[in-house]
Amino acid sequence: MVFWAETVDRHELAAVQLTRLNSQIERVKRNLPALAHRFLEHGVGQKPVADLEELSAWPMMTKADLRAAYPMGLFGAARHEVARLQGSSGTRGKPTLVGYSQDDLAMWAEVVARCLTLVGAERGQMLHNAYGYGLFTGGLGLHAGAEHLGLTVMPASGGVTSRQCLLLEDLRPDGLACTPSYALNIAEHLVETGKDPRHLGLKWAILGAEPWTEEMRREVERAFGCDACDIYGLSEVIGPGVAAECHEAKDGLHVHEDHFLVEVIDPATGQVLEDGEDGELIFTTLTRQVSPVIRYRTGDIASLNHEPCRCGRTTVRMSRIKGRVDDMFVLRGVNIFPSEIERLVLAQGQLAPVYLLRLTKRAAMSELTVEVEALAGQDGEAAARELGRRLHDTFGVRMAVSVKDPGSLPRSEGKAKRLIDERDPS
Ligand code: DLL
Repeated sequence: MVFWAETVDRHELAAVQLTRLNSQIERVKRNLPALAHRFLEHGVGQKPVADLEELSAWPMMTKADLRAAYPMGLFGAARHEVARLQGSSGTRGKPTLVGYSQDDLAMWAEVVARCLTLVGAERGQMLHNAYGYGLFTGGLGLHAGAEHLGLTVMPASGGVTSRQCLLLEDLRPDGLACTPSYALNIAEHLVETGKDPRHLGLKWAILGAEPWTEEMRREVERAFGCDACDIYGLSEVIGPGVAAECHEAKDGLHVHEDHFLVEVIDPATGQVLEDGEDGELIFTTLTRQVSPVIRYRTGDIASLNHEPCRCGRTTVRMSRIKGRVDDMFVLRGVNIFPSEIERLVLAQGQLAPVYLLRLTKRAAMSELTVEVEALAGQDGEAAARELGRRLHDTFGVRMAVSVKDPGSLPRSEGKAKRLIDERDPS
């Protein structure tokens, strides 16, 4: 099942996007006067948008706007029209809340169903859903999408890994949904208890909600013997379902452009970037009713590719997320994302696919220690020396590598925390 919008001629798609964009703007003007006022202050929004490119002159929205509007100040619908609340998984302070009308929930289920189809799911199959259920959009989002597609859903939620493994072994689902770090945690638990994760017979895994790398994909695919594809999303735009990789090419995530308009900008200047250039993803919701966003700054770094895909879809593809703007750190003048270090750790066969980055400060200089674990029977110290050499070759700066006891680094049950910043903020 491929949806019309995924293979449509791009001019036709642009016409649909433009119509939807203008009705979204009208809805904002009717229901969110403060936001509409900001448009007018920027000299936009008086007349309908005539060309999608005009949007680049529009002001952008940020997480701070959503925080300031807590709890429901940016809801563009009457209270009784709000069927569901969800939130961001941020750990600092108050959550940011978003709302969904019945139509929004139907649209969300449809885009998640399309993501499941992209990764190879078929009606009648079974999904083990180990994304957390609750305010976080992962659990309920995948759940509704899977039901919409006609899958049987096991709502396992996150955590209690021994029970996850029991259910996986007894039910033999076709697909697994969770964060990539949790997928590896599940695989490790199975191995530790004498089981082979490949014997589960998983066909596909739909993994996201945190940055991960090709090396991590290889690790998951090798561990379970299945296809592992990336799914992206954020509550401010809808939740999971904004984009996903197709299992045919695994070469970028197809954005559901009939509902979400995407741009990439230079985060420093705000200038819109060309295909292939890394920058910050900006999304405009074209159809979301309760929590619309116009040019929302995600803080996520990726690039776009408008070339048609091998799978036959014509939708724009975004690259994997390289990291978040606020996850990047600077070591002796070099900008580094945790995922760039992950690639090197996972490429080293003697090390377990877990790591923690610890930033400290000595004599006003930032220092980074990469904490790793050696696999059983491997020479951890030799592996650490080799990793230190490769890190230096790649980034041109020295990083300490510290080998920890097997099983001592924290295992994730949801979004993995990779970076611990112990530098004194003063
Ligand atoms: O993480 C939604 C989601 C659930 C996506 C399940 C995929 C699967 P939030 O909690 O609002 O929503 O967090 C959104 O998570 O801005 C990214 O920084 C990060 N993120 C989400 N998907 C990916 C991904 C969900 N595939 C924030 N790769 C986003 C990298 C991701 N980062």
